[in-house]
Amino acid sequence: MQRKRPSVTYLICCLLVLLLVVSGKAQVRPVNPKATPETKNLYANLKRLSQKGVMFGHQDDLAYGVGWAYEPGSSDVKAVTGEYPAVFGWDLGELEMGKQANLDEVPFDKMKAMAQQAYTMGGLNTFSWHLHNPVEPAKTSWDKVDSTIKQLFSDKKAMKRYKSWLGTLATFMKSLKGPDGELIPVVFRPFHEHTGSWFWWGRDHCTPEEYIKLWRFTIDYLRKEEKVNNLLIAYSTDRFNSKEDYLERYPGDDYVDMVGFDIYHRPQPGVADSFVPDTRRMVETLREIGQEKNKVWALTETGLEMIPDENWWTETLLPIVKDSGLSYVLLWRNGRPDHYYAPYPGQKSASNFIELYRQPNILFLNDVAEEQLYKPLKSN
Ligand code: BMA
Repeated sequence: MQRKRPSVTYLICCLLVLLLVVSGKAQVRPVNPKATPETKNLYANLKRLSQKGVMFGHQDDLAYGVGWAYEPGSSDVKAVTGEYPAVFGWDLGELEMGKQANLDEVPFDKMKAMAQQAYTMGGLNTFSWHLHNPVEPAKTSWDKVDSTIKQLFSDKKAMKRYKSWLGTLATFMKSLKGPDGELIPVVFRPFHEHTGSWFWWGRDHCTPEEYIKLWRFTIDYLRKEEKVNNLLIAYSTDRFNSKEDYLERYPGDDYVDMVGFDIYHRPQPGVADSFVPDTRRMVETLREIGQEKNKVWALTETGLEMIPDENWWTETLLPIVKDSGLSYVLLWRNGRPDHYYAPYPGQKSASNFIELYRQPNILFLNDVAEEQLYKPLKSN
C-alpha cells in the first residue's frame, strides 16, 4: 500500500509548533524558578524592551523633590517634562531596625503605596538597601567595619539578627500587592557599590568569597525560607576597570537576573574630564557581560549633583546610554536644594532635560505603560 504524503497544511503546522517551542525556550527566565507569573513576564519584557530603548528612572521620585514633599501626584520629572519617569527607585535602609521611615525619612507605608502607584501606572520599581551592620546593629552601612561578613557567619546571635532582618524585608516585599491581589514584581539590588569600600560589604572589608557567601545566603534565604517570589535580583558594582574586575565578586549566574553599576559624575576643577568615555567603556563591558550571560543590564545609579552643566542631559548622559542595550538608567534623589540629580522647573538644565525626554529611545512612563511589562511577552 502506498503511504500518503503529509499535506502542506500538516507541514506548516509542524513548523509553527517547532517555532513556538524554540521561541519559548529562547525567552529569558528569572533565576528563581518559583518566580510569580508577573515576575517572569516582567523579566522577559525588560529583555525585549531593552532592544527598543533605555527607561529613565529616578530615586524617590513620587515622594519628594526640591521644595516639596508628599504631595500626591507630584514629581520633579513630571513637573519639567509632563510625564513621570518609567523607573522608580526606593531604599529600604533602616526597615531592618524596625523604623517607620527609611534613612531618608520616607515612611515605609507611603513607600509601599507609591510603589503600588508606580506599578499600577505601568512603571518599574527597584529597591536598594542601605542596611545597618548585622554584627554591630547600631552601626550604619557607612561605618566601615572589617570582617563583618566573616563574623556574621560565626556569631550565632548576629546570624539570628540577620535572619530576622531578612524576615522583615521579606514581609515588606510580600506586602507589595497590585489591584487584583497579585504580588508586584520588583528589582532588588542588595550590597551595591561593593567595588568601592565605603560600606561594610565593600571591597576592602571582605574577601570575594565572603561577599559571595553573604549574597548567596541572602538570596537563598529570601527564596527558600521566606518564599519571596516577586524579586528580580540585581548585582551592581561601583566603578570597575575590566570584565575580570567586574566579575571578581559575582555570585554566579543562578543568583543574578540583572547586571549593573553605579557611577557619579564629579568633575574636578583643573582635571581633564573623562566621565563620558570612561562610563561608556564600562557600559560596553557591561553589555558584553550581559550578552554572554543572557542577563538584563542597567545603569543602576548615576547623576551630577545640582546639575550645574545646562547641557548635561544630551551632552553627557545621552552619549553614555544611547544604543547601549541598557534596560534603564536611574538618577539619584532630589533630596535637598544642594543635593539633587534631576531638574525641577526653572533649574538650569530643565530645557536640555526636555530634549533628552524627546529622544525616541529614552523611555518615560507612557512609552513603558504601553508595553505592559507585567503581561505575557508581546509577539512583536
Ligand atoms: C546618598 C545620599 C544620602 C542618602 C543615601 C541613601 O547618596 O543621597 O543623603 O541618605 O544616598 O539614600
